[in-house]
Amino acid sequence: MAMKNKALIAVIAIDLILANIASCQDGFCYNVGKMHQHCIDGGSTFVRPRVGKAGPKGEKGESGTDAVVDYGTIQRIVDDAVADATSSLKQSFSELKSIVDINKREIEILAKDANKHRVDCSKVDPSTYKSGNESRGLFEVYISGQLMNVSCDLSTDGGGWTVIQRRMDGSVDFLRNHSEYLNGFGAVDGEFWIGLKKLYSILQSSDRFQLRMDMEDWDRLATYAKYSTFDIGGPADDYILTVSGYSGTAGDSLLPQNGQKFSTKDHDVDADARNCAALYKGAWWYSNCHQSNLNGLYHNGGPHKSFADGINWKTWKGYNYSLKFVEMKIKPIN
Ligand SMILES: [Ca+2]
Repeated sequence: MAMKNKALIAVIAIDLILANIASCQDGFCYNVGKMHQHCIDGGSTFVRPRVGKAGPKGEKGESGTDAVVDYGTIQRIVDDAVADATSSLKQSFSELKSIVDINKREIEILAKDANKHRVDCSKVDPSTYKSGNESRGLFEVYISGQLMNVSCDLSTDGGGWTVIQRRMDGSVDFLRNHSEYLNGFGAVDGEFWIGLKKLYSILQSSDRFQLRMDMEDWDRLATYAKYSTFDIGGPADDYILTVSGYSGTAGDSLLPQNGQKFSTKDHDVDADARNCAALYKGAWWYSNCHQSNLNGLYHNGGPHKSFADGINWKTWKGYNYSLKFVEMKIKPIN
């Protein structure tokens, strides 16, 4: 604080004292008044006049000893008081800041923990969608501790579905090799395969998952197949399929693939002497070979002459009709 400001504060303080003393007739008030005036005049010391009551003859009073008021001392006292107050305020502010910082860190930790539990679409906050809308779109969830955008269906059949595969316009090539089926490909807001590694990771997060396939033909007729249990093995087991408990309107074309490993054209682990993936232009839990081929070729228009190499669901449309739309989705059963 500048010297001038401190002097001003002292002057104001003295003004207040003067204003608050009802009777200002005695020596004290007189001296304070003189000090006040002296301060305003810019002096550094003030010689106190003789003390006594003013009489008809003016200021003459009883005799006393002259005293010297040392403004330097007053200044130091004021400085010390200001320094003490400032130090005390700084200390309080510092303590307050550390409390705020601790709370902030705790909130961040809590938020992070909450996010780590957001491992599939059944636990997303509908208002946190990244694109699309609150019932259908991309949401951020943690898979293997990594935050990533996942396609969620929050409206069909009670919502909470994590979409793991989608075919809708033939824009993405699904005839791919093993490493691509492991890691996933396509655009998560369009056609895509989530990847066996991610799928396996999501499936580890809960005791039991269900699977649902929503399908449409080229006349926009919709159907679905649902399985009350869906699981896959780990990499050492080539992501072997466990599925049961069919319900729906499309018929059961997945149960025949139960207990089969996941084959691609360059990774033949099917139950047939032939290479089913290469033969039927897809990647699936082929046995010898399939009754469903949802990663098969996208045949525009539906019917195709080639045998069983389209997006086929045998119990609904047979082996020579490729579906227009498919979505495979999973949800934990709690
Ligand atoms: Ca084979």
